[in-house]
Amino acid sequence: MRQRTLIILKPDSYQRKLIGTLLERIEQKGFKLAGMKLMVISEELAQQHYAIHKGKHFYGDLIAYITSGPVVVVAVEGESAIAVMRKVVGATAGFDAQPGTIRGDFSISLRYNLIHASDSEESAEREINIFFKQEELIDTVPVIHSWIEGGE
Ligand code: FUP
Repeated sequence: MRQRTLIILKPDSYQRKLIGTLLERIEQKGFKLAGMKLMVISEELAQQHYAIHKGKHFYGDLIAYITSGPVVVVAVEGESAIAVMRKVVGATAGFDAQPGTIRGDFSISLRYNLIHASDSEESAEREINIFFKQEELIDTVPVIHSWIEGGE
């Protein structure tokens, strides 16, 4: 099923100059970029995005980190995008994530784990709506996608 998921290339990705490398991985897997923004996330948007973690011991540090500098927010589209991007991203902590995943290859930290990816259809819809207006998302699909996503 064709889906959209919300990806955030977090402040450590920007500071470490990994934005291009990480976008390349997403594109190489076969996904379409449906929306993209370079921005600094406000306290208010961060609280909306991470509402589910409010009250947890790491919440304050998580909000401070995600608002600490520029990020690239991307709406990623393609076959089973939510589950597939979770696999591409890897386990939450860089020190647990399998080599071959983004976190497994580039991170050794729990907090500084470079990238966020929505964890369900419900989260994906909610998170995309936090960061993008409908008219900021690209609906057309490049013709090459029949070669990338076609078949069984
Ligand atoms: P993930 O879905 O893999 O991004 O991870 P979670 O939604 O469970 O957690 C969100 C972010 O909080 C993680 F990316 C890292 C951070 N975190 C901590 O800093 N400490 C923890 O104990 C758990 C998560």
